[in-house]
Amino acid sequence: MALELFGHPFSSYTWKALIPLYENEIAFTFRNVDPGEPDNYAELARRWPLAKFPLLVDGERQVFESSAIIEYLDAFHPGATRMIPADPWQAVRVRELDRVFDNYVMNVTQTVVANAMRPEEHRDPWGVDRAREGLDKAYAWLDGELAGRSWAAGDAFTLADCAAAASLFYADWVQPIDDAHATLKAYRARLLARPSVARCVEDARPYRHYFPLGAPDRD
Ligand SMILES: N[C@@H](CCC(=O)N[C@@H](CS)C(=O)NCC(=O)O)C(=O)O
Repeated sequence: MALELFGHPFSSYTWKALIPLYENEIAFTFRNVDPGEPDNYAELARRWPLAKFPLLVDGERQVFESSAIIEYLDAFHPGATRMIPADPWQAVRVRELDRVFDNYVMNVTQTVVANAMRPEEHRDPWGVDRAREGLDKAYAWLDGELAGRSWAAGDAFTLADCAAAASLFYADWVQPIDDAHATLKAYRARLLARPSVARCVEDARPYRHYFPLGAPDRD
């Protein structure tokens, strides 16, 4: 039975799970939870009451949380691009960077985006300022950390790059990475040029009008 992935083409965490599926050409059925396809969302919510996406279904098994999905794919549907290095220390470094991209880039970006979707009276400018400061700190640290590397943790494309691609794509829309952070900027460009990531960007293009801050005319 083919794998199924519940998610949305414009969702950063969905991209994170799609990238390894595309990298390793793993067959799967995409269950788009867009409001235009309410049955898919209803099935997601039945399976996972928090209704967060992505959710992977593999026969009798289901896996939620994008990092766990990638770990699962690497263990049970491995391909040429290994998402978790065999070396235990390298594996720790990859998981550490995965957390950095999710917690300090993606989730912080989502704070700014979610604020823009609220009614005016519930907006939180103080929280948005803190989120933007957090992004600046993360950019500065990543710019130094990534120096001399092709991918997040070294020469190999891993779980950390799946998290980075999804998070840096949208973070740069919210808070552009400035030229002083040339290493990080070049890394984002390298990610977007990777076919698995480029496919996510293209498939999400029809949904850009969903972006509450207004999608920039680039990428
Ligand atoms: N930590 C989760 C985050 C999942 C998440 O927040 N996904 C967003 C879409 S990018 C979502 O489900 N949004 C709908 C909602 O929060 O109800 C993961 O890594 O999968």
